[in-house]
Amino acid sequence: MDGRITRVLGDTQHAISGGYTCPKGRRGGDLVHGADRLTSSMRRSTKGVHEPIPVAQATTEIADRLRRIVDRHGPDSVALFMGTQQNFAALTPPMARAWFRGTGSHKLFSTMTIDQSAKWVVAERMGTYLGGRQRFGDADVWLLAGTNPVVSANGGDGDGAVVHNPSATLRAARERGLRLIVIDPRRTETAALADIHLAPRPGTDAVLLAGMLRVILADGLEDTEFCRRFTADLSALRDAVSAVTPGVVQRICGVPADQVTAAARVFANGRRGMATSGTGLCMGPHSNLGEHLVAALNVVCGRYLREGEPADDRAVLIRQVTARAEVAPPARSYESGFRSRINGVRAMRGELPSGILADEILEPGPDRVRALIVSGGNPAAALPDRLKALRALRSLDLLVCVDPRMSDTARLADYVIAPTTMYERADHTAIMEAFFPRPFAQFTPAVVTPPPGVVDDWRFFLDLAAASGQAVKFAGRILDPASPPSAEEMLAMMTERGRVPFDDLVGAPHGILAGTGGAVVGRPSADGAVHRLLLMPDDVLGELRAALTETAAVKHLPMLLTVRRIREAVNSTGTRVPGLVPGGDNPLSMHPDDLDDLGIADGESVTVRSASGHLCATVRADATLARGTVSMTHCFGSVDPTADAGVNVNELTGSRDGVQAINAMPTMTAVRVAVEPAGCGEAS
Ligand SMILES: Nc1nc2c(c(=O)[nH]1)N[C@H]1C(S)=C(S)[C@@H](COP(=O)(O)OP(=O)(O)OC[C@H]3O[C@@H](n4cnc5c(=O)[nH]c(N)nc54)[C@H](O)[C@@H]3O)O[C@H]1N2
Ligand SMILES: Nc1nc2c(c(=O)[nH]1)N[C@H]1C(S)=C(S)[C@@H](COP(=O)(O)OP(=O)(O)OC[C@H]3O[C@@H](n4cnc5c(=O)[nH]c(N)nc54)[C@H](O)[C@@H]3O)O[C@H]1N2
Ligand SMILES: [Mo]
Repeated sequence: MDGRITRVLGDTQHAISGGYTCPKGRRGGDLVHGADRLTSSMRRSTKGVHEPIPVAQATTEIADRLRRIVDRHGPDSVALFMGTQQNFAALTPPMARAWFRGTGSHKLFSTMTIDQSAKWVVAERMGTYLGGRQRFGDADVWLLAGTNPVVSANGGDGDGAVVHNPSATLRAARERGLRLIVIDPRRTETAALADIHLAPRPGTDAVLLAGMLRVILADGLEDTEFCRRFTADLSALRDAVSAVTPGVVQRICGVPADQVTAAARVFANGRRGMATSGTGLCMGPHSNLGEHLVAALNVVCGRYLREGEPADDRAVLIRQVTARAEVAPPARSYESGFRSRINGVRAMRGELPSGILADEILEPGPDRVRALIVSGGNPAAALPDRLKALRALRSLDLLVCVDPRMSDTARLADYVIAPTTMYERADHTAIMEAFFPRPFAQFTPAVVTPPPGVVDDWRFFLDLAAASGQAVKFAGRILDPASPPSAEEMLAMMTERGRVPFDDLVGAPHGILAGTGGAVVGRPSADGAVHRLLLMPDDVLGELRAALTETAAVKHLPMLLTVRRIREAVNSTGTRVPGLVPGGDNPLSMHPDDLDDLGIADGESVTVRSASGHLCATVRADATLARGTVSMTHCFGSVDPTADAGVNVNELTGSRDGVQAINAMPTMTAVRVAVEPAGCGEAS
């Protein structure tokens, strides 16, 4: 019908989804055709109003303005922020990065350093086992900490088997005998499916995990052979956790001592299976330590693939790396990364932490960020300490936002580039394949014609590079901007080192299941060095001591605010689709007894305060929360005071609270708050 999407249906012949769809996917048509869809790029006039502009003209003007900024202030005055939705088009990340490399700047930011950089820190301090991890498919035990895959389809570390049709997958696994342990202060949809649910006081996971390690080591349940071959300092870990008895865990975390012991034994006695973690850990206080101890649980229990076992070979379109039963040693590469003038924070894996982005823009200095390009992200809504983030974004000399709708960030931008959306562009699964449960790949052609004024994300970055006189290297070759390849040609180039020919991929509309076959190989004899994982380096030990001695309660901020995702939206995507999010206003969830204590009724307005700010919300009674814990989801709200868009939780988070060493990650879950009757402006 006139080239519009009328319905989105699952594909019952699809090897991975089997026809499963989620609410966001079923409403995908609204994201393409919704009333707020941008069909042209926009430029903000001197009066502050956004007006349509042809994308070619916008690109030339942006290149000119970037050149003037760089001429005066140097390349480090330019920054790129890569958001979540950049990762849902295979060509966007490599091309955005290719443009960025050409600028010569070091100021690269992404949401990786909002949600998971603790996992990078772990690898840098502990090292990485290169043989691959045990898989969900044949596991008999699994531990999920601070992740609610039934809603988020995440599951921590993206193990594909946990995340596809998560509820059915978890139920089926339990039917075949898998024992599921969930660590979450809320009785989540996932915790409701668990054999064991531990509900620690938010922010105390590190102590709980240390306590579980103590039980495992005291009972002699560790994998002695794996530890002997691949770890350097098991005794240092044993010493470090020796004082963390189940009683200590009970006192600090509020988890009954016998539950700690039982959970540790169930995990360690399982034959196969991992502990994985999500934002409840990665965004909390002690996030680097907590993630380190999750990894230590897996190492101590030897939850990795050994020489001769079938390898985890999910790389289909991208190049396969041989799985080796050996260790990449801790490298602490951040120690030599680009040094920011903000607290001397260093780049890790080529990125600066998003926790310092606002300061990079606001704090005076010769290399202050003055121009920011945002690709598929919404930092105005997503960054901690929202008021400061908004101040920073408003103070830029140039803000460019590539986004199909007028997000908060777009509203503040000098230029908004309107891109094609998912059904309007050809794509394949190269950057998603690690998340599939089996080796799988798929190509999808564009199925609807895009509005004439929009441009593929990758094409904007290629054209911007060209207009800036920068050469662009893609898949090993320099592209000619005068006659750039088509999207299909670029997608084909990306798969040249994969194991499925691109033509075969195009010829298989339901996708291709690639075979398995390879096995984990042993140590190459040529390499004399034998590296080992480091379980308890000194700085981690210091963090553990700090977590054990922390004073918990702050009297005037008695509640703890925790992260939460909702089924209907992915961050800000979906929050504005009419009728999709019930209520649409982002309520504060709170235990009914806590509401009673405060004399507040379900649905009333309240004021929520933290050390950093306050907001007004309506409350929703929710008995799945532990008492004393409240939760809200993120990326709601609007800088437009007339918009009816709910409230943004980052009014309450601070960029200076509980900031972690190394990755500058502030506390975004287990944030201390007070809830007061009566919303803002009402008499109490
Ligand atoms: N529907 C939907 N799916 C999404 C997203 C979305 O917005 N909506 N966002 C996507 C993104 S960007 C990400 S990063 C992933 C995140 O995926 P997940 O990490 O699974 O995110 P959540 O569903 O918020 O689950 C976090 C859980 O941590 C718990 N928690 C909070 N504080 C603590 C704590 O101190 N300790 C412990 N143990 N648990 C705690 C919360 O109660 C919550 O159940 O989801 C992705 N998927
Ligand atoms: N307090 C608090 N804050 C949080 C969180 C929390 O739990 N609590 N979660 C954090 C997490 S885990 C994350 S990942 C961040 C999210 O941070 P971001 O990734 O910055 O936020 P999103 O809302 O996902 O931004 C995606 C944007 O991409 C746009 N978009 C959609 N499709 C396309 C496309 O095809 N091309 C382009 N160019 N754009 C597209 C959407 O309209 C949207 O504006 O928020 C973080 N902030
Ligand atoms: Mo995220």
